[in-house]
Amino acid sequence: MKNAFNEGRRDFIKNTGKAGIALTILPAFSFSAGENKSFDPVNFQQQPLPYSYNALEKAIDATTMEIHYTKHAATYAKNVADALAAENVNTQNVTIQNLLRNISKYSAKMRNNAGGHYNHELFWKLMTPNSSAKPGGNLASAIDSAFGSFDAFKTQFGDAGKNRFGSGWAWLVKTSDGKLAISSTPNQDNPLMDIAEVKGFPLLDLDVWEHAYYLRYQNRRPDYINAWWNVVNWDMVESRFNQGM
Ligand code: MN3
Repeated sequence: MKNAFNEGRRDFIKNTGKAGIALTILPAFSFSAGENKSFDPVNFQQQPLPYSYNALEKAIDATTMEIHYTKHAATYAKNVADALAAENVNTQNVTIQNLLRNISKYSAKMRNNAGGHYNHELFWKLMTPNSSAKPGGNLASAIDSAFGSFDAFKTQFGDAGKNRFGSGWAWLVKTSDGKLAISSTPNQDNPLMDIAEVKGFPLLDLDVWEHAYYLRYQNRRPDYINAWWNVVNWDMVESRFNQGM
């Protein structure tokens, strides 16, 4: 029988291998009994960036990548650990995905930092220096049928990022009926959360906080979004579409 976790792991190794980085730490896929074994490599720990800081220069400069990963994202990871301890959450019993699905039961600190940690871990994995520029396979057909065409999808997703007032994220989501939807969330909220307007499994996320682009693009968020399309890891988006729920 095909095992989604090993598939995911293989894809992860293959994709990181393409970036020419030797990884010493592999993501741990551990799930406790009774939990939804959904395909998603994000856990509670910050994992190594799957490429070097300057690998995505065609969209994001090395200084921004370094500060974003080592300062902003690292702080969310640290704060989520603090919140887990303060709120007596045993991470042997709950995955970050299931915690997010019940986020209304936790503190604002948990919401902001578990969201921030998850969103960034996903964001790094969904970019690659070796982007195929457009989706293939099942995902390409699903995008065409949901949005009309890949270009129409890009416009709609880009608008979700451009029109997000203040800080937040744009998302491509697989909803519980298996359909695709575009949404945006404020701050560090995400579509897994029970408080999200559009709920579902996140396939693709784009950070539109100013810290993600200000050094190179200043006020020009649309230019950042346009350049970001050149580094999207469509293989990863497709794996998530085919295996995630
Ligand atoms: Mn960020």
